[in-house]
Amino acid sequence: LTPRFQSTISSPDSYKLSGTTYSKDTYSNIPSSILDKLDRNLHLLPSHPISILRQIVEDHFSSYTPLVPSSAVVSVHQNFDELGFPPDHPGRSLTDSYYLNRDYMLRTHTSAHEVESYKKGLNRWLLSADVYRRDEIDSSHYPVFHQMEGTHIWDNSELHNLPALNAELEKKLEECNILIEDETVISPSNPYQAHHDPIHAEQITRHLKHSLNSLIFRLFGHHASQKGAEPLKVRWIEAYFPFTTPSYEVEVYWNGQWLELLGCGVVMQKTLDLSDVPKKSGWAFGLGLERLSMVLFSIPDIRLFWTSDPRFLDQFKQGEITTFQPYSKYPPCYKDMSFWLPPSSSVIEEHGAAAAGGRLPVEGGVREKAKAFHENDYCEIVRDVAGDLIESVTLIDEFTHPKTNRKSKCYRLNYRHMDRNLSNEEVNELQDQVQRRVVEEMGIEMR
Ligand code: FA5
Ligand code: MG
Repeated sequence: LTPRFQSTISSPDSYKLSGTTYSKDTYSNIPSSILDKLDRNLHLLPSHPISILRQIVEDHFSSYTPLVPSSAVVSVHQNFDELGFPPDHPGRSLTDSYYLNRDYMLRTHTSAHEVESYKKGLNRWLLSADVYRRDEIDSSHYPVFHQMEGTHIWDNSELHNLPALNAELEKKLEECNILIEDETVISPSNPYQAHHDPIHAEQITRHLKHSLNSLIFRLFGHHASQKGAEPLKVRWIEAYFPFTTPSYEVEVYWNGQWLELLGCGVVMQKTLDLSDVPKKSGWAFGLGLERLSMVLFSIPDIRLFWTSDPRFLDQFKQGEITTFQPYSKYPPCYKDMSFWLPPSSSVIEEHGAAAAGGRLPVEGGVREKAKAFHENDYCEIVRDVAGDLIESVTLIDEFTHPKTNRKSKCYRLNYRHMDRNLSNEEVNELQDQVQRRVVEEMGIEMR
């Protein structure tokens, strides 16, 4: 059903991807379950929901050049350094990102292509791609997802005269029952750039907000004006990215909680200088296509995007936003796993990569420091064994032995097949495999 190019090979000492060989080193941490996803290109399958949204966004920003990068492999320099990520940024950690080796990685965001795209001399472009992050397991997180980057820059001489904004937009949003809340202000924590004329910076910011609100109108207008529908609440909040300021995130209230759809901001001048367009300024955004699809098509579980079940795929048509009709869900089967953490972990907490637990790939010392327990490592072994059969992994109990000070944790692993019943034997077999591997690879001890 999906085009596959068997171009990815992992051997003990190298990865071979689309003909290029990357030799492994102490950074290499990409399991085969992730390599298998590299050529799926869900965003390019015409009637897949991810691709339907990409096409609608491209249609909305019709004067922007659509770009599709050829490979998910980027240099660490492109993904982080060029964009001003400090050397100790948690995103660089081996627990958070997938590395081929010390120099190359799977991009964690489409912003990794900003500099090369600005270098093409384009003032307006959109870029869609698959991105990779090590993460927790639940219905809205998956280690592979899709982003769309959009940007608009102007020659500084044009900034006094940005295109007029459509003043009708606010009224139209209101009529469709879309409430946009924006209490963000320019402040020392989210300032304009020092060398920008504040009048220009304000105009760029207004243009950014207007452009994205108008996209929201395009995407949600119909949905929110349906009879009896609750008003759709959208909010702008202050954010921080090393490559934009001011920076914002846009969230939508969905299923009883705020769901983050995108990050955006006024492009850091350093990025544009590096892209050989020092006399230009403008804005950029990065949108999560899965998050948006889940809201617009009412898709309840992020794993569904990866299914080949025609009961899912046949429901969608190019150009149309329709409500997903869930087909019968097969019963879940959960198993708990309790274990003692390795002694060294008693002092190092697993959350927050900036803390000692977040391992930065430091020269020569990666594996040695790898003893601290990190939930993402645990989840990845679970995914590697169970693939899409794992629905969620939840910490249900923690305990510190009063005498030995040793820590134990209990996780509930919830298994469910999307397309059929799972037998108890099958699940036990998976659970056993997970157990064996976490004991071997993480130095933990079953209780
Ligand atoms: C970024 O990735 C920035 N590159 C966005 C950006 C671009 C900012 C340009 C400024 C200028 P963030 O990590 O917040 O930011 O991710 C952006 C969006 O991707 C999120 O709002 C969300 O919609 C989506 N996203 C992030 N993590 C996941 C995940 N694990 N699963 C599904 N979607 C995700
Ligand atoms: Mg974010």
